[in-house]
Parts: sequence; C-alpha cells; structure tokens
Amino acid sequence: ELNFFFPKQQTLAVIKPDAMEEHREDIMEEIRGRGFSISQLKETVLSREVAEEFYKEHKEKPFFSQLVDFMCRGPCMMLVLTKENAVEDWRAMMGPTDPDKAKETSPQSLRARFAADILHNSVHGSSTEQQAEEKISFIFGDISTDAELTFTGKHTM
Ligand code: RTP
Ligand code: MG
Repeated sequence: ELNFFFPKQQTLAVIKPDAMEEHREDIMEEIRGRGFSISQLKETVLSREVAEEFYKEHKEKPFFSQLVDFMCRGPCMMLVLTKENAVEDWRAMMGPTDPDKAKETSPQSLRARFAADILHNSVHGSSTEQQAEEKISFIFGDISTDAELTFTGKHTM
C-alpha cells in the first residue's frame, strides 16, 4: 500500500478575491491536475474580524490594513488540499509572494501568471504543517473525520 510510505498531508489554500472572477476555474483544475485531493471547499466573504485573525502574524506589518481590506473585498475560495507533501508542493505551485520575483524564478507558477502585484497575489498557502493545521481548524473546524472519509472514498479500490 503506497500510502504507507507517502503519508497524506493537508494544507489550506485560498483563492484570493483578485483571482476569483477570472482565474478560479483554471486554478482549481490545475490543483486537481497536480494530484491534490480537494477534501473541503467553501466560497466565503471574510469579515474584517476573520481576515485580521487569519493574518494575525502580520498585525505589525505596514501592509496589514491594506491586506485585510483586500481579503474582505469579495468572495474567497477556501480549500483543504490533501496529498503527500501538500504544504510544500502547494507553495511551489503558488510561487514567491512578489509576482515580479515569481516571473523570474518560476514563470509557470500561479502568481507569475495571475498576480498583479505583491499585495494582490491571487493565492494563499500555509507555510508550515503546523500553520496548516491551525488555519484549517480556524476556517473549517475539526475536519479530520471528513477528510479521512473523503480520502478513503476516492482512493480505495
Ligand atoms: P500568503 O500568506 O498569503 O500565502 O502569502 P506569503 O506567505 O507568500 O506572504 P506573507 O509574507 O505571509 O504575506 C501575506 C500576504 O500579505 C500581502 N503582502 N503585501 N505590500 C507588501 O509588501 C506585502 N507583502 C505581503 C500579500 O497578499 C501576501 O500574500
Ligand atoms: Mg504567509
């Protein structure tokens, strides 16, 4: 059983408001094409309170209030992605925070292709497994049982 050697990992992905109208379908298709299972998803407009809490580690940054305004300005798609090495692989798919850098170092990445600037950069991804667990339970509640069921349903022969 291959899954014994390549244990599943989960990450939180967000399609940010700037990418929802034009690029949501492309991004979701690409996620599936790269072997992620979408274990949970919901479209939601974040309140200021939720956006502030979600990005609380940036509270002291000069861009914090712009970031919160941006994240609340329209719907986001929140996704729990499951596969081996999900955290790192989703970050690689996103590319660097700044799309100018992304265009240089990873032109195939989502941010290289879809992001307008360092703030309006199309997608979010957890940067560690611990952050993923924290943000998934913040956004979705405790989903361990559901995720297991979804996984089993899709992959058991
Ligand atoms: P994210 O958390 O959204 O996946 O992005 P990230 O790890 O690549 O970058 P992070 O440093 O965590 O920043 C969070 C988000 O804040 C906005 N930002 N604006 N104006 C600026 O200099 C600036 N820097 C960061 C971006 O929306 C970034 O994704
Ligand atoms: Mg981050």
